[in-house]
Amino acid sequence: MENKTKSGFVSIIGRPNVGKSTLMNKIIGQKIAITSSKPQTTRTRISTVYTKGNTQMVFVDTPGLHKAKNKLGESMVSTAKRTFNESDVCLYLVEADTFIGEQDENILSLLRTVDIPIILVINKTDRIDKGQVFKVIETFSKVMDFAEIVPLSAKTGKNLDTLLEVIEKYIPEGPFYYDPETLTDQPERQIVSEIIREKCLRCLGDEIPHGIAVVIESMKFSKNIVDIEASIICERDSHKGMIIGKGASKIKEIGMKSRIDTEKLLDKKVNLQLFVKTKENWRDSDYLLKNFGLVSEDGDE
Ligand SMILES: Nc1nc2c(ncn2[C@@H]2O[C@H](COP(=O)(O)OP(=O)(O)OP(=O)(O)O)[C@@H](O)[C@H]2O)c(=O)[nH]1
Ligand SMILES: [Mg+2]
Repeated sequence: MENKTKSGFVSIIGRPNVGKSTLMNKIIGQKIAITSSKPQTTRTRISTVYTKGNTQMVFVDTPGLHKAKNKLGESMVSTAKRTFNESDVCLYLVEADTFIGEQDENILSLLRTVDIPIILVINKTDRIDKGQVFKVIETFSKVMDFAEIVPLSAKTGKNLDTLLEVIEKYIPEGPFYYDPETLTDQPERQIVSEIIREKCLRCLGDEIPHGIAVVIESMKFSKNIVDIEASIICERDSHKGMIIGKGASKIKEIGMKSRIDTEKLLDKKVNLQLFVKTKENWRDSDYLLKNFGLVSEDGDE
């Protein structure tokens, strides 16, 4: 009998902080996209490839849909919308909450404009009890006709297998897009810069993280060690002081935590040198956004 393959793109969309990147990492079993408790963590589209038997699903994590306040935000939102428009199946992620806020209302309007199967994924069910899960399902099924509804916890992995089974039903027949061994389209350099940004997000107070970009200046592989030089770009000199910290304590902490994760990623010893630079209003500079790799090559819509 002929063994037909199935393959498709599965976009993951939702408002910021609902757990899109956490879910994608859990599916793939490796940390590819960075995560944090601060909204607007993901800035670009990140693909990971899940191949099992005859089926290949390319999961595409996107920046959270929000009201953009600068050019970076605009690019993030248009990246998410474009990804969603180009996918075969869409996972619409929401928090396990019975209240539908303005951001989700806007996303629902967007979802109604397309003709692809939309799977409602109710995340963070570890925070509520079973009875409440039914109430959340009821709330959302009243506002839209979803192809499927799957409650789960991206953190614990509960019900993840059900989600994968459900998605598979909607994956069209076709040849694999990637070699079955492929895990992600993200270059190592990109993942390293994101690791450093994640440590900034996690180590710094609320006022700074959104204004941070990380640029890898050089990455030299030798037999036993990888030498990496990276710059943390912030928007104000006062932020620079906070990133460095008293007696350079903050930058040391960011550097140490980044090094540990980078060594795991590259499976080699790493010597990481961090610099901090100020570039005012970089989030509104077309030139700098391009320079930092934050506007997609195929341009904005
Ligand atoms: N309790 C609980 N927390 C979760 C779950 N999934 C994600 N989180 C937490 O929610 C926060 C946001 O997770 P992310 O994966 O960064 O969210 P995101 O949707 O990718 O956010 P943006 O990239 O900003 O759009 C983090 O603190 C996660 O640890 C879950 O299933 N349960
Ligand atoms: Mg994210």
